[in-house]
Amino acid sequence: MTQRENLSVVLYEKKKLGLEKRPIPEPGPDEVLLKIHSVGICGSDVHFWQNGAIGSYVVKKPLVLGHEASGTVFKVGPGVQHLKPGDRVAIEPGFPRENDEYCRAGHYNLSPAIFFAATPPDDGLLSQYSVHKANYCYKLPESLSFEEGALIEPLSVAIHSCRRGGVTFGSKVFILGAGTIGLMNLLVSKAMGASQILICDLSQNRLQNAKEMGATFTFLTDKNTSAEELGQKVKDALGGAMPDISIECTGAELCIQAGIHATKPGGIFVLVGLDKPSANIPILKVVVQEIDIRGVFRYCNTWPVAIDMLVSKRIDVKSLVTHRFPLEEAVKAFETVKEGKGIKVILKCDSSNQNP
Ligand code: NAD
Ligand code: 572
Ligand code: ZN
Repeated sequence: MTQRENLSVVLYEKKKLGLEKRPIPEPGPDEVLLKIHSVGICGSDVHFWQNGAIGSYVVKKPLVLGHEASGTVFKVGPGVQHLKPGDRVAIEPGFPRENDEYCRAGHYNLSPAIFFAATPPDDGLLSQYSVHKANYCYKLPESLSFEEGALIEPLSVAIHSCRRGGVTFGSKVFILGAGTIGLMNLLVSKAMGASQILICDLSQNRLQNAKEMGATFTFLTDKNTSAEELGQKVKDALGGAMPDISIECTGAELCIQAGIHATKPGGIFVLVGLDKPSANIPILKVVVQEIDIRGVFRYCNTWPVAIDMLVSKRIDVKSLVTHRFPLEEAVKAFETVKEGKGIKVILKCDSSNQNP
């Protein structure tokens, strides 16, 4: 019997999240219809659920959540050459709608006309079926699981962050925050050849994960830790040396300040975390120590390299998955993330395929 229903996780408005049966869409030209398998819940999904907005991105109509996804091609639309029904794919949730100057320069993430799944008004991928641009679906080699395919999204944020920071052979890297993005930055820094990786967080459990994943030094912070003090602790741990690169993955003002205090003169400070739109920073230090501050807006051109790094086992993201729920228990899964339990919570959308 052919399935006609398409169970989707829909955010109606702030705090109102539910499951809804929607029609299965038809793939248009250059699109594929995907049977979604695994979807990770991101902090931004939870933020939209709890607040109905992030900055100027406001939920004004029902929005399907989820942008960390993998699945199987179910049907191809006209013009699709490189995929066929049955292919397992990792999905890049953002793609440009126009070939503008940013796309032509290779930075399609900066295109103002970008589509991005689960960012209003663009629907996300937390459904049993979804259509997506075929060119932004990447074949998953047999050795990779659907879960690894879904984790390529947060891994991509880290690949882009480490590229922006110029992490290379022998770099000393200080990561602020040991959530999914901080831990992914740890894995990518290590794979890019960093010799020493230092990481701080408010949670001892998360720092324990970081240690197990290869951190050289961990720093437990609390609300009484000052930015200068944290910068000094990092320097002491390195025997008086300072990190070449710091990567901020919390959005907390104190960590933004601490990153500036910790980074060596002439070093690079990468800002990934986002909380408030402005922050008070020690600007004198930035100027006189020529610290390059670089932003990160998601990623571009990361899926192919992420797949290669996972296949070659130079990066292993599997230990980040701490919880799994069937799609029907989506609200429970979202509550789990909201309560800060575990690291990556995955929703399983295809009950006919029990592979991870
Ligand atoms: P997360 O909530 O899982 O992790 C954040 C971590 O920071 C937590 O472990 C928390 O304990 C720690 N933290 C918070 N305040 C701290 C403090 N004062 N000192 C030390 N540690 C502190 O979030 P995540 O999914 O890892 O994402 C991290 C940040 O990156 C978020 O702000 C998110 O919005 C942002 N992000 C940005 C981009 C981008 O394109 N720029 C992409 C993805 C995520
Ligand atoms: O994985 C993509 C992603 N991007 C995040 C957060 C979580 N996951 N960003 C932080 C919020 N911004 S935004 O510009 N926005 C809501 C579009 O404030 C995007 C990047
Ligand atoms: Zn995300």
